[in-house]
Amino acid sequence: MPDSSPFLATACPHDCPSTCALEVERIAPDRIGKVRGAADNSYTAGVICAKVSRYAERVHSPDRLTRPLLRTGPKGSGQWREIGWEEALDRITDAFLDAERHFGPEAVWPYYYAGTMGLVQRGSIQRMRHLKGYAGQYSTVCDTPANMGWLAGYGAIRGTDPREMAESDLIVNWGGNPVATQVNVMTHVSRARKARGAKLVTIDPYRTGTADVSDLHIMPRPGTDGALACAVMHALFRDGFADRAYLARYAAGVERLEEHLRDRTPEWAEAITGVPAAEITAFARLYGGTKASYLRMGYGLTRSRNGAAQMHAVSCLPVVTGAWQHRGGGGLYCSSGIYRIDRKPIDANDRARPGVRQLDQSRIGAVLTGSARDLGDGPPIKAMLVQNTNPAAICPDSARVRAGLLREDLFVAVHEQFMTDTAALADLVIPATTFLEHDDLYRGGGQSHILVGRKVIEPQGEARENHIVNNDLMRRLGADDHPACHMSAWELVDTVLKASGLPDAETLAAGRWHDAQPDFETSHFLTGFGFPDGRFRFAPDWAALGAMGGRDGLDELPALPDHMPPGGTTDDEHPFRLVTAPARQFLNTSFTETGTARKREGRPTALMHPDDCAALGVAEDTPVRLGNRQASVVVHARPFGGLQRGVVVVEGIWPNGAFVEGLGINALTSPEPIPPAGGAAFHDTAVWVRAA
Ligand SMILES: Nc1nc2c(c(=O)[nH]1)N[C@H]1C(S)=C(S)[C@@H](COP(=O)(O)OP(=O)(O)OC[C@H]3O[C@@H](n4cnc5c(=O)[nH]c(N)nc54)[C@H](O)[C@@H]3O)O[C@H]1N2
Ligand SMILES: Nc1nc2c(c(=O)[nH]1)N[C@H]1C(S)=C(S)[C@@H](COP(=O)(O)OP(=O)(O)OC[C@H]3O[C@@H](n4cnc5c(=O)[nH]c(N)nc54)[C@H](O)[C@@H]3O)O[C@H]1N2
Ligand code: SF4
Ligand SMILES: [Mo]
Repeated sequence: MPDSSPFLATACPHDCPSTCALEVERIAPDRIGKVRGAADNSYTAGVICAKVSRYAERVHSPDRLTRPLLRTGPKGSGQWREIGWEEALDRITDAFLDAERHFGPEAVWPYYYAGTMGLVQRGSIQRMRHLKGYAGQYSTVCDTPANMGWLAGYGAIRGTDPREMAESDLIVNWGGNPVATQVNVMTHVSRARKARGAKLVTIDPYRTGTADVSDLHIMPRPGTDGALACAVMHALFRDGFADRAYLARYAAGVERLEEHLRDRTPEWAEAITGVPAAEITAFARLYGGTKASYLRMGYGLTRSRNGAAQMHAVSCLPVVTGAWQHRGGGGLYCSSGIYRIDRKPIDANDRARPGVRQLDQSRIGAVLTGSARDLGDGPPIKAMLVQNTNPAAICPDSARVRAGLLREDLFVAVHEQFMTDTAALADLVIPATTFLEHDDLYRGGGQSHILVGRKVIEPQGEARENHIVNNDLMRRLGADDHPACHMSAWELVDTVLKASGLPDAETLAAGRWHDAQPDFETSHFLTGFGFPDGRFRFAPDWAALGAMGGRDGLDELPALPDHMPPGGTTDDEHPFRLVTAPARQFLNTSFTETGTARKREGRPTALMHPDDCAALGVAEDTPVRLGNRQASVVVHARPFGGLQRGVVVVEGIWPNGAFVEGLGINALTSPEPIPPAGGAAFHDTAVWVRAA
């Protein structure tokens, strides 16, 4: 772009696999205008989602936090007074030092997640953790079960270049809803449809926006994909679609698999999934008969107790047909394994203290309310800094999270852009910049670019970036003996790029992005799968997976792809299964602060089959109570034909305050870890439903 252009290049920081290359109009030193996708980025291709194209509404919202706020009333009362930054940082320092003095460093729990995916701003809190020896965070809330399920068979996280979709004849969107959650997938699907008449199949328990525009929508009961995948594989072997030469060369456990699948018939799966056997067979024929078939796997099917097992079962399909050998064939779950970015300069991982306790992010409710199972022999948590995440809304068992955060003897500082549910419960709230107000480095999760994001405008109000706030705290805490503690974010971007053997920051900024996609052979695993023998595993070594692998439920995982019962198994008292899928206009809880997104989403709504509605005597707009042993929540009903009976879908992680009784959807979801290595079963909750 010419220097005179009012549009500046950056990247979308949100937790979305697209990581779009953006161009942002700067209309004043502190104001943006339009936001658009870079047309010349081969993945973004000029397309971004509506919510980010409206970013001016978010960044310039009158509800942005602009000054540090100190609580003056009881916790959660909403009574604050403005204080200066020096006082705010001193107070956090005092609280941390006090906790350390009385209970040791493991009583301090820095807590963070992916509000920004920028490596520097996101990772700087890790540096503080490691330099101070504070309690560790075992991050499980998003991709742990998916990673485990994929790694179980593949041993490495990569896959077919998403741009190769243009050469596919069949795209199978299994457990994702890209129209809402990663719109760029649809760009590449459209190319294949236009150029080759490719077919799109969606496998999702309800008729999503993506299912709506698909050629075929298979609608299984949630949590039954393992059975569906087995029946498809049964038909592939039976009907001659298994590529035996490929299997002999590239896979282990083939005979065991075929033998095991013999009674996993489409009829067997129909009873479990609710999908007619004929439909399963027809899909198997379509899939088996198409060489260039692209399996695009989402996270949705992994947010169940059987999530890792389901991911593994489905991920076997392109191995059975040998689709990996063909251009446009194979598939992708995530590209995180292709990058060789050295993060040590940011997170000081090499300075982590051995043996420090790791606390499960998803179990923050249990941790903060003193669960012995979670705390082990260690001290209670006495002080926290929360950055880039909103656990009071997004973590399972949220009523318990709230109870924990409300503890009188716990000090909580929240660094935020908005007064989120979590910030509202804090002792101290400090204002954060958005990606438009700071520098950072990004990499795609569903594509292969490394991008720099330079600051576009000046910080709003007194907002400060994570990297600087954390460095200021480390200095005060007497732990700034690390090069990153004395660098600007931009200097750190440059340091990381150089340490990783990548183009330096200025070069990358000038070229705007670097494409890290490996060559065809590597991407397609034709050089072998990620195990010493190079072979795909139909029979995974579950116990070997994951940092904390093998803790919970290892014995429940199937030895070969199979139907493993989900956790939220319905019973007479809880006849419905709840799926809490993302909302199109929100990104997790981000954008719930903006008027347009809220208006378009309406309000928390339960999609239910019209026959279930009739049986319960509820109609459109009737308030209904969803409940289980953990909690109950009131939302409004909407009869909807696009799901099976017994399934309820509530989209979006709305703020607690958007619910009739002020208690959000995650009050119902379970904090029990998903085997083999943890994770939250957000789409796997057995509930009862009554007119409220
Ligand atoms: N019921 C249900 N619950 C879910 C899910 C679900 O599907 N259903 N999905 C789960 C998943 S996959 C995830 S990843 C989690 C995500 O949960 P979160 O990580 O909490 O979600 P986000 O909304 O992405 O980001 C949280 C906050 O980060 C802040 N933020 C953004 N950038 C910055 C920054 O630079 N500095 C600071 N200090 N703050 C910043 C934003 O203002 C936002 O409030 O939710 C999980 N919870
Ligand atoms: N607009 C928007 N975009 C987002 C987000 C958002 O909240 N809103 N969140 C971002 C984040 S953090 C992430 S991790 C990604 C997640 O994005 P996705 O990979 O799309 O995963 P999920 O959103 O969890 O669920 C996707 C679909 O899986 C379906 N599903 C639920 N259970 C099952 C099942 O048992 N089997 C099958 N086959 N499908 C099932 C759900 O109905 C849903 O339609 O999206 C990112 N993008
Ligand atoms: S599609 Fe995803 S990465 Fe692209 S602008 Fe929207 S939220 Fe950001
Ligand atoms: Mo996520």
